[in-house]
Amino acid sequence: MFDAFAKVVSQADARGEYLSPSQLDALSAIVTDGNKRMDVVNRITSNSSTIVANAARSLFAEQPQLIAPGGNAYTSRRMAACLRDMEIILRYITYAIFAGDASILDDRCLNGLRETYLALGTPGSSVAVGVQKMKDAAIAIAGDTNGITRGDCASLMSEIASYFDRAASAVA
Ligand code: PEB
Repeated sequence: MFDAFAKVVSQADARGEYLSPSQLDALSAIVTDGNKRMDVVNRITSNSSTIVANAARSLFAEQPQLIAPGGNAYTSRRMAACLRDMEIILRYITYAIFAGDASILDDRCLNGLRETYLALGTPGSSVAVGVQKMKDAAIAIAGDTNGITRGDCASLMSEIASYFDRAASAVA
C-alpha cells in the first residue's frame, strides 16, 4: 500500500534516481492543497450512509428486477450484502482519496472482485451503476461551495472521480 509520497519514492528508487523537479512540484502541491483533501474525505465520510442509501435506492428504481423475487438483492440477507458492498467500496475510495493513491483501493478491495461477483452470480455491471451513482453524490457533496472559502478544486475533483471510475470499471 502506497500513498502519493511513497509511490514516487519507490519509483525513483527502482531507477536509482533522485526525485525530479516535476515530482517535487507535484508532491508540494499535495501539501499545499492538503486541507482541501482532508475536507473532502471528511465530507464524504460523514455523509457515507446517505450516499450509499440514495445510490442503492436509485439503482433499484432503475433496475427493479434486482429486488423482485429471484433478484440479486431479493431477501433482506442479499439486500444487506449489497448495501454492505457499496459501503465497503466507498470506504476504500475514501482511503485512496486520503492517500492520494489508488493502490490501497486496488490491493484490498478491487483485486479479484470481478471474479467474486462472477462466482456469486451477482451482476457486476449493476454494481458499477451503483458506484457511478455514489460518485455523482460524493462529487456533489465534496464540491459544494456553500459556506466555504472558494478555491480551485478541479484537479482534486477529477482525482476523486477517477477512483470511482476505477472501482466501477473493475467490476463492470
Ligand atoms: C464482496 N460480496 C458478496 C460476497 C463478497 C462480496 C466476498 C460473498 C460473501 C457474503 O455474502 O458476504 N466483500 C465484498 C467486497 C469486499 C469484501 C466488496 C472488499 C474488500 O470483502 N447485489 C445486487 C447489487 C449488488 C449486490 C447489484 C450493489 O443485486 C451485492 C450491490 N454482494 C451482493 C449480494 C451478495 C454479495 C456478496 C446480493 C450476496 C450474494 C448471495 O449470497 O447470493
